[in-house]
Amino acid sequence: MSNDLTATTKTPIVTRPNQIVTIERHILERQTAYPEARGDLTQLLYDIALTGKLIGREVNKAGLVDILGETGITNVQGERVQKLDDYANECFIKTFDHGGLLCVMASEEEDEAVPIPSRFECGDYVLLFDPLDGSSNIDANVSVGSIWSIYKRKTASGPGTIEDLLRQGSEQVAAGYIAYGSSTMMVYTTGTGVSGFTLDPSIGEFLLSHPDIQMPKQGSIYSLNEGYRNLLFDSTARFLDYLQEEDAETGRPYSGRYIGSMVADVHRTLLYGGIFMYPASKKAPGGKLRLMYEANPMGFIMEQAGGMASTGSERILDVQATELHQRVPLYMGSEETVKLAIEFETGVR
Ligand code: P6P
Repeated sequence: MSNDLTATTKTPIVTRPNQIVTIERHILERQTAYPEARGDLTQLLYDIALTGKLIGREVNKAGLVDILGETGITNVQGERVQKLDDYANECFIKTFDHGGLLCVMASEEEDEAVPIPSRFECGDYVLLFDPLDGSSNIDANVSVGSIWSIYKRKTASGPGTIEDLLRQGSEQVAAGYIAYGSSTMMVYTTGTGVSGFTLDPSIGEFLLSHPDIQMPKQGSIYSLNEGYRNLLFDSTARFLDYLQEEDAETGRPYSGRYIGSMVADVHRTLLYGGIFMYPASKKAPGGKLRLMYEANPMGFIMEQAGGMASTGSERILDVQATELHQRVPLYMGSEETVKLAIEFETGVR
């Protein structure tokens, strides 16, 4: 780590194997690579970790406290909102609306952009998030997660606008997720690799457990909802057939794994390789998953870990958003497998 504060090049961060590194220390170390940094992004990432601890506490005791069941509200996606969804959404908004670091927010649970209340200062960053993705699985104790994405603002100053929110994923400065599963894990990137932290609830600290995650170039797991197989377009059905054919040379057939909770399916893909996909289909012609707070943050993570993220014909991070809640077909995972998907989806195969 450079002590030369005049250094203008990025100082390579050395990963320490088997050392005790808190997420706060890890975040701060990456800030030192940017001598001009004021610490605003560092504080935002600290607050993401805090939000994850607050939400994880409730998710992990959901079976014990009467907060299961539904609010009777439906969100902008037309999905029934579970009480934990509401709680998670409020956690994000109440953590980030007063810190003076954001100029605007957007949530999967909110139809419109979430403004910074006029009584608080506006800052230079933009936060988009899915506060509790996969929440329909909560009652079955299936892993769920929070997904988040941070940009520098585009407008010069004052309250942020939709122009600050509708971006290309390649402009993200940080992104990641918190997985509420057998343990609570936070995985994030600021563009210099991907690292994972596991919460030690006894001390309330996220500790470095997965330094510098590198996704296998080739995997042997495919993940999609095969219940819709008869609704897949022909190109996708042929890709699926290919993955399921015997071929020892190419390591096929692949194993099928599908949890139906994006954070869980993506996290497994990140660590084991293979492909997670939610393709366009006759049921969902534009795909189901949302560009701004699902595909983009997960796509940033995938690329930073050496993987790929595509719509089937275009790099996810190159898609220019036109609507806040727009959906996008999605193939992400090991480079070789995503490239195969693209060959099928673009007619090369
Ligand atoms: P399907 C959960 O509702 C979610 O938004 C993602 O977490 C998950 O990947 C997907 O939808 C599952 O959708 O149609 O397979 O139930």
